Amino acid sequence: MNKISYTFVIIMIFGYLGCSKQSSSYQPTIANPNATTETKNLHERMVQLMKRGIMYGHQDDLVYGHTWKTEGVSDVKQVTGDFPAVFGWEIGDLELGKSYSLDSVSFDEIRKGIQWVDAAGGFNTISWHCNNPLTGGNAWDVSSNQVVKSILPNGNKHEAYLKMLEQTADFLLSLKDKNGALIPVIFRPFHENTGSWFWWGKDLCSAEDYIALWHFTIKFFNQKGLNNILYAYSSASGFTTSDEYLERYPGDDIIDIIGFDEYQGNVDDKENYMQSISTGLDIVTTLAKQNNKIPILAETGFESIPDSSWWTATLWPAIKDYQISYVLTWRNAHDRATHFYAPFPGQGSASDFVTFKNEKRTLFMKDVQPE
Ligand code: BMA
Repeated sequence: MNKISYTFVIIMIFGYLGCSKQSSSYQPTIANPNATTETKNLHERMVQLMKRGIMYGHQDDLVYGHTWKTEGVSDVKQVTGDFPAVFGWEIGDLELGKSYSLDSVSFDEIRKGIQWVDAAGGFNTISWHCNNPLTGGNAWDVSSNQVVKSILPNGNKHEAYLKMLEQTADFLLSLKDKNGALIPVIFRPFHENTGSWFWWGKDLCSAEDYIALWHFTIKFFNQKGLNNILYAYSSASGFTTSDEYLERYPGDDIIDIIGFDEYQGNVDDKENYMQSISTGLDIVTTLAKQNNKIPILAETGFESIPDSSWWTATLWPAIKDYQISYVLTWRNAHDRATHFYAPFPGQGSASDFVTFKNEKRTLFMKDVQPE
């Protein structure tokens, strides 16, 4: 062997050792040491599926669509012949003791939907636009920068927040499968916190208080025996370094899944959108590998999908080279004609969405069936 090829072999060996070290040591773990068997299984399925591709998720997929509001239809199924693999659910207003969510879906229907998805081999993720416990306004009421402080221990709204948590925990404890076991769910509260449009946002509380809110909430749920939850943290987009992403990160000791939310605003925004996704996923997937977390694109979409090839020419190229568990597009409102993020039959991007679905590495419900 001459000197050049000898050097080449050495480089190859070290290169191989470097790669194999990284892939063999990346083993996402669950923060809660008391996680149930079902939760461990769900988590492991996510880890394994990540090696095969990226799951597609849709918010409120089963409970209403662009032109309907009955149970079990699904715009995604009507367009592609299959359901999403991940189903997002919204529980805002549950904490007030109401029986319908802020998006007018009954919590009984949500429970049934979660049970159906679990039995069908899909994944459930829950978001929470929690009402403002200090002002009595909704999640978007940012009139006070004292809300988080007021609901932490010793705050004057702490008791009120405890009542809200009680209501929420009762619902989460009612999510049982046919064997009576708690259904594992991905819970993603206090999202987009690096923006300032929710009462838990950046200009409305200190990083310390935001992190304390997470810890307090999870401790409360753990004490309730909610060992069926994987916790997802998703900031807003726009961060450009891992330090920036971690500024308000609640901590590896409680978080299982990390990601962010990013939307395309208009047709001219395509390049910026793709660039922002790529910057964000570079950071999030690197952190996930370092800290054994599962990375996701927690929320995304282009309202009304006015670009007929958006799925294969924008979204897919932006995410396809990343190892992430899932991407979730937002809801198809039944009562707001332009507020939809997945196609329905006849919508301009429907055929492109079928092409997206047929990509080898996009995973829908039939692709993620447990063995
Ligand atoms: C927002 C919009 C609202 C909705 C809220 C909670 O992004 O879709 O219409 O009430 O999410 O689901």
